[in-house]
Amino acid sequence: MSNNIDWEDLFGSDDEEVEEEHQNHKPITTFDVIPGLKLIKQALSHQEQMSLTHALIDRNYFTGNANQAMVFGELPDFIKWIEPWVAENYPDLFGQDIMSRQPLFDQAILNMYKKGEGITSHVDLLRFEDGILIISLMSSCIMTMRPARKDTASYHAENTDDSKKYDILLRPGDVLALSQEARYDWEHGIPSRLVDEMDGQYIERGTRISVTLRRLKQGEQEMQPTTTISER
Ligand SMILES: O=C(O)CCC(=O)C(=O)O
Repeated sequence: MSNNIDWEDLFGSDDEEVEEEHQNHKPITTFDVIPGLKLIKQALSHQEQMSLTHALIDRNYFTGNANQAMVFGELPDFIKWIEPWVAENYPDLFGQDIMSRQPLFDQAILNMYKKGEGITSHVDLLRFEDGILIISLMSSCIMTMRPARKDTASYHAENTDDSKKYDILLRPGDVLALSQEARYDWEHGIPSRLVDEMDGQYIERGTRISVTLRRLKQGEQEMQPTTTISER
């Protein structure tokens, strides 16, 4: 009788486990209007979100009025794992020119937003390469994309042109990738407000932390690996 039991069917085979490990990845959402913008909803597990958040808090990046830290050079271990994680789970997230560079990222911005706070609409500085990754933690928010202004000086002023704006809802654990047009031709910003509205749903903001990963262009390398903590 025991010969009739299909043990592999009941408990799976070793091969299936490996297969499941590789099936951890989530679908990638793309946006026709903004080529190069890719969203992976709930890409990070609860455990991954918690350990990243705890590591940031433990390292006192956000004490006093500080709400932004910049890390240049070799990234600390608690961030470094993201690079092989992207390569393994999302090998086509960026073009091969970006995916094949070593390291994929050598700069991190850690931002903490108190409830209701945002960030001015901007295009990331050209001293950074193409291929930017943003990880959202702790709270949802809407990120608004707007066609980039011609006058770069105006990035310091809020972009109020709503005619072609595109809202993306970022939830905790979501990963947003920006490359090509999304990186160069569109600004991204987070409006300051307590509640976001998406498709008729109202979503209250809480404290949010984000981890943005980028790669400095050759020749722009900082002399020494540095970490700076400041007010945004
Ligand atoms: O917090 C975010 O999601 C975006 C951060 C950002 O755009 C920046 O620091 O330049």
